[in-house]
Amino acid sequence: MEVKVVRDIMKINDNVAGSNHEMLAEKGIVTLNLVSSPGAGKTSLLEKTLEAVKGDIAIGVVEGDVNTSHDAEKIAAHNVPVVQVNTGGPAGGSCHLDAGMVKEGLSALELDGLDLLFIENVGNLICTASYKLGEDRVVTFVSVTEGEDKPVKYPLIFRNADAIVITKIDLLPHLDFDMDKLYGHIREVNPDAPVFECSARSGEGMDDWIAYLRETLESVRAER
Ligand SMILES: Nc1nc2c(ncn2[C@@H]2O[C@H](COP(=O)(O)OP(=O)(O)OP(=O)(O)O)[C@@H](O)[C@H]2O)c(=O)[nH]1
Ligand SMILES: [Mg+2]
Repeated sequence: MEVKVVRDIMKINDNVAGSNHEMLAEKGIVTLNLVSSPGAGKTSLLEKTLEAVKGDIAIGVVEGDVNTSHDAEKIAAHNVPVVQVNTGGPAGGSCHLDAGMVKEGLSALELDGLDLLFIENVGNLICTASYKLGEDRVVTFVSVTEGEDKPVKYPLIFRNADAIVITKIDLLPHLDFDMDKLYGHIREVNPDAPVFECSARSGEGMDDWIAYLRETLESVRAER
């Protein structure tokens, strides 16, 4: 009985995710779901991305957090359409966005004319892996301050990733961090996804990340 209830919930979520995707695709929008542990650097990289493609790629953002609108305020300072979705509630809040929350967020956003939509998910490496939102691609972030073993400890979120971004590489000189070990663990669970090394602080690696966004825009539109 329990299993049946869980299945139904996931089926309802997948149906709503499907309709989100259909609506976004009809508008020609390519959507990326950004996932990571809390504080891995999603918002910082997004801000750097917005600076880099200003006037070139039209971007909108759905921000997911349990509480506060801090991230949406940071994004709004770049003058792009943004909406904050808070998952909080009396029981502590949800550890992930679901498709219904994204649907509600999208209804508050001016979507016409956008090329790319980023959905910054709640910082969490477990629950976020199970909920489709209507995205074309999942991008999983991992920062060099988290340790090399995260991909094998939380395999699903790394296995699901269409791309993986290693963040905060400006901190490497200060850390006892083995990049080869991280790559080994990434490849154990995800042999094929492109991996980018970036710093939102120094700007290192941003060109490759932006090139990936441009390629993804083209390839997703070509698939449709
Ligand atoms: N040194 C360094 N610090 C960074 C970098 N990117 C982010 N940070 C810092 O890391 C902290 C968290 O960054 P955020 O961008 O808020 O991370 P997030 O993944 O959006 O966090 P949540 O939304 O809370 O999950 C902040 O103090 C940032 O200034 C980076 O490339 N280098
Ligand atoms: Mg954030």
